[in-house]
Amino acid sequence: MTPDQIIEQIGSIRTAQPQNLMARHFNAAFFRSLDDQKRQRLMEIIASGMENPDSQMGAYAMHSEDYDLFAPMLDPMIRDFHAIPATTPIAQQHDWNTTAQDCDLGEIDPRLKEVSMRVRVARNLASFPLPGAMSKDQRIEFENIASGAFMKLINDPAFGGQYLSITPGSPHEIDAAEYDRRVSAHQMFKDMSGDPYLNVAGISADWPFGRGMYVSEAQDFLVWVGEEDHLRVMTMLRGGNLNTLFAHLHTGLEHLQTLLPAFATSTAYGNLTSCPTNLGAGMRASLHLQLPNLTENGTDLTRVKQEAKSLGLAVRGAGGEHSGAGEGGLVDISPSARLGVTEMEIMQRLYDGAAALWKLETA
Ligand code: DAR
Repeated sequence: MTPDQIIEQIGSIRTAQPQNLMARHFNAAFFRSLDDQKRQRLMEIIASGMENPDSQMGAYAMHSEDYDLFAPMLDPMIRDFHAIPATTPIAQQHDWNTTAQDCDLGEIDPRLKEVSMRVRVARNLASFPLPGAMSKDQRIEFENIASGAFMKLINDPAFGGQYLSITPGSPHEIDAAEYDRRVSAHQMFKDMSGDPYLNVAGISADWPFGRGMYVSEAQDFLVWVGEEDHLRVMTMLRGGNLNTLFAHLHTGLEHLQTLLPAFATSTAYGNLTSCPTNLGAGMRASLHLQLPNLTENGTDLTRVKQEAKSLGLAVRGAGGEHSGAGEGGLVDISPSARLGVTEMEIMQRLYDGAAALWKLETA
């Protein structure tokens, strides 16, 4: 396609799919100003949003430095998604002081003493391309570095566990039955080669090479290897105490970080990720709430999504992105903001939002 044809196609997407931030903020003058090599790189970044017009962000970074090299295109999209005005300087801050605020949902209502809680952070090594641009050999090389770190982490009493690889021929390789069992247990990530967004972005390429999961003995600390980002480090607990959840993740993450090469970060955007929606804290903190009244017994999420949005929360089904509500109106709620907020502000927003939704549900 010629530049004019590309610009015309994106204009059509902008008209037909106004939510597509790539199309909304496509900068034709910037695109024309690029030399052939840079223009090709930008095309790889926005390919997912062009071939999947129903995208929300519509772009995935291929290299950490893309956020600088293509800032005239990416920064407006990032500001739009994260609701940061064009005049506001972006300088991501971090705060893991998990004892500053008491965020125990069980203290609000005994029925919230056993909710399913999960918090994860995305991390990428600065020394590799982001997943969309990795070669098969780089995916395997990265997995070997990560598994080497896990072989040291297993000596930590609180985080000891095992690394489970799905790379054919890996010394940690598990069989299909074990993989399926771990996916069914909501621990291991699903086969990404079926995701049209990730396929076009190259993030699911070479499946299943370079993919796996570290899981602690207590099964409360997990690390995905080779999913949408190099690493997704997460803690999953049942309870209501978000302080405990966040503190456990932070301790494990800090230890893991000492065992790995440097993560990709920037002063402005904090942790650099494949998808611009995950920049900043790189964190998605969520919990599952049973909200039969607010979801018409799980048949209609319209009202709960409206109420949640006013609280700065996103709602999805209990089965993950693009899933419907579970039995009895079980939904996954999580703060939308990830850039320009600290880890503790995310914890507080999840706590305050969950409390407010619960009050509406039980009114
Ligand atoms: N399909 C992509 C997803 C955006 C947010 N979800 C992620 N990163 N898993 C889109 O641009 O809509």
